[in-house]
Amino acid sequence: MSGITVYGIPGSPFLRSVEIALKEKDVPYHLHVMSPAEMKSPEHLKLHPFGRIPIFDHDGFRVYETQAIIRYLDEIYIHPPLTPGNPKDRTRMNQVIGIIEWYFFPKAAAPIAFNRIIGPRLLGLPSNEAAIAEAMPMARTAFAELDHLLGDKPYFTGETISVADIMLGAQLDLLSTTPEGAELIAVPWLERMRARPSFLATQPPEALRRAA
Ligand SMILES: N[C@@H](CCC(=O)N[C@@H](CS)C(=O)NCC(=O)O)C(=O)O
Repeated sequence: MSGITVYGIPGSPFLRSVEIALKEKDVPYHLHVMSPAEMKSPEHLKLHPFGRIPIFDHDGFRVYETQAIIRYLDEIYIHPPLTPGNPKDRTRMNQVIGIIEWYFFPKAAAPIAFNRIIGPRLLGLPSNEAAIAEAMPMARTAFAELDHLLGDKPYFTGETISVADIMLGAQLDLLSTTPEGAELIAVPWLERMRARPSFLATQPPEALRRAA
C-alpha cells in the first residue's frame, strides 16, 4: 500500500479532486469516509482547524488544502505529470486554480451547489433563491473567462490534463446537475473530463447528482 489516507465526505468536489489525481497516477489509497455530523467536531478540527475537507495523510505527513495535496502527489508520483513543464502553461494552470479558489468556488459554485444540491438533498433545507440569484453574475463572469482561457485547446494547458482541469472538472461535474450550471457550462471539455477513467471511478453519490 502507498500509506495514503484521504479523509472526506463522498460528493465533495475538493475530495474528489484529490481522488481523481490519485486515480490518474494509479496510486492506491484508503478513503476514510466522514459523516456530515463529524464536521467541526473537536476531532475534525484537530485535523483541519478550518473545519473543512479533504484531509490527506501520507505515512503521518498530514496536509489539507486540495491544490497543495495534488501538487505533493505530483511531485512524489511523477507519472503522468499534472503540471506542465513550460512556464507559460504552468502559469496559466496556476491562474485557473486562482480563479477557482478566489472567485468561482466561494462566490458562485458554493452558493449555487449548497442551495440546489447540498441543502435540499442532504439537509432538508429549502433553496435560498436570493443567494442563487446573487451568485449568478460571478458565475457568468467566471464561466466566460474560463471559456476564454480554455480557447480551443482540449485541456487548459494544452493536450494533457493538469491540476487545473482536475479541480475545475470536479466542481463543474456537480454544478452541471443544477439548472444554473447546465445553462452555463461548456460541454465538450466537461464531456472529455467525464470520460476519463479517473472521473468514472470517483462518481459522487447518486443522491447528489439530482439537483433540486
Ligand atoms: N480551500 C479548501 C476548500 C475545501 C472546502 O471548502 N471543502 C468543502 C467541501 S467541498 C467543505 O469542507 N465544506 C464544509 C464547510 O464549508 O463547512 C481546499 O482546497 O481544500
